[in-house]
Amino acid sequence: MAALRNQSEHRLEGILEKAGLLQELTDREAAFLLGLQSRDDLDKLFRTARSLRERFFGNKIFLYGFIYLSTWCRNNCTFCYYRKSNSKSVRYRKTAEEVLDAAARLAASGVHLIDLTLGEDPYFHNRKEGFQPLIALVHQVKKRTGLPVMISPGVVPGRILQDFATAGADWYACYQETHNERLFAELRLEQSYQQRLASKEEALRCGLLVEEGILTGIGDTESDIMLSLQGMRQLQAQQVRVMSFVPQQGTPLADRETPARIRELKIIAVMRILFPDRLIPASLDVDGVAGLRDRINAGANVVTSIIPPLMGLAGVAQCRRDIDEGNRTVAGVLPFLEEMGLTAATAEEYLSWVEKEKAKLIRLHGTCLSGSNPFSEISHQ
Ligand code: SAM
Ligand code: MD0
Ligand code: SF4
Repeated sequence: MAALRNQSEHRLEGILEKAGLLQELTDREAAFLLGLQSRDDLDKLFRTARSLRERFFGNKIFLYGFIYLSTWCRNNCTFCYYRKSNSKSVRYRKTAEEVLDAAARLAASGVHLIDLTLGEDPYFHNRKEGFQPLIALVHQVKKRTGLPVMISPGVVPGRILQDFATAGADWYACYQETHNERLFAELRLEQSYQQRLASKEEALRCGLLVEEGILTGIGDTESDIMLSLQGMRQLQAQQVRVMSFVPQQGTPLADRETPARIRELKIIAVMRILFPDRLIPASLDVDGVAGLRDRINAGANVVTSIIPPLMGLAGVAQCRRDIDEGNRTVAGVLPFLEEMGLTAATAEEYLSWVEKEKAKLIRLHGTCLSGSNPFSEISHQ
């Protein structure tokens, strides 16, 4: 027993040393890390993840404001509170003025980016020229706040991605959830795996930075997670995330259990080790502020899902938690960062990261932004 333990400790040390030297790990080595169990081993894993984060980002953490602007959706994802068939979910579609107001508040509070997220609302998705108001909104939010903008509208046609980019969007977020196509079909009912993936590849070609993500504790095995990590590497997403499944009232998976959080934390740490210079969120949307410390300690470097209170805005996995109490705010998050010896980056530091990554994309793909740009007065494109 002791000899086996010794052998495995030796192996762990070898792998972590390799990670520290920025050498690429094999799949078997990454899988070994995902399989760690003992407190001691996990502490070593998280320590390595934190030291890699520090190498690339110092003690700076980025903060993302979140605006769920429409909770209407034409899809029926089994895990989602906002699936079409859920008569229990809260539905709203915010006006442009309401969104701009929320974005301005978030910007004033010190976030570095505004994430505009929505269900696949038929109002935008199923009407001719339906995306035009959303495209215009991206431009207005950017103009009002001066901050980078992320758009999370679900799967949209390539020319719409191009329009978002032209309007000033910096990021396209669209999570595959799993890279096991069979599991995908069970989760994202009647949606195309290939189309969802292709939309992200297209976004990169349009010069948009891309966020890829997985959902864990939803029937995914360790080899599914490995498949997703490979998929993330292949896609070359600039931001990669994992969220633990949170069961939602009124959905087919309402009675499923939520996974032990160590699963998500290990995936965050392994992502940091495999993609040391990429952005990795600690989402407030899973366990609220109470879950922030562990996720940051596992190697995350972006706090996401900061929501202005009392504006009737919802979260995704936690539709209400901590929002109106004012805890999912910059002021609510800063004391946790400080306690961990970390600090919020400046808006300029974040912008410069974004600009550098966008410049890399343009070198790689050129740009598909073509024709006259109706939004050309935007300063930082
Ligand atoms: N409707 C768009 C889409 O699906 O791409 C945008 C919303 S998307 C940002 C919502 C994401 O939140 C999902 O992709 C999923 O990763 C996560 N999510 C949704 N329901 C969840 C749940 N019950 N537990 C954990 N994460 C969840
Ligand atoms: C979050 N609730 O950051 C948000 C959401 C969409 N781009 C992000 C899942 O956790
Ligand atoms: Fe709609 Fe997105 Fe929820 Fe799926 S995850 S039901 S696409 S809001």
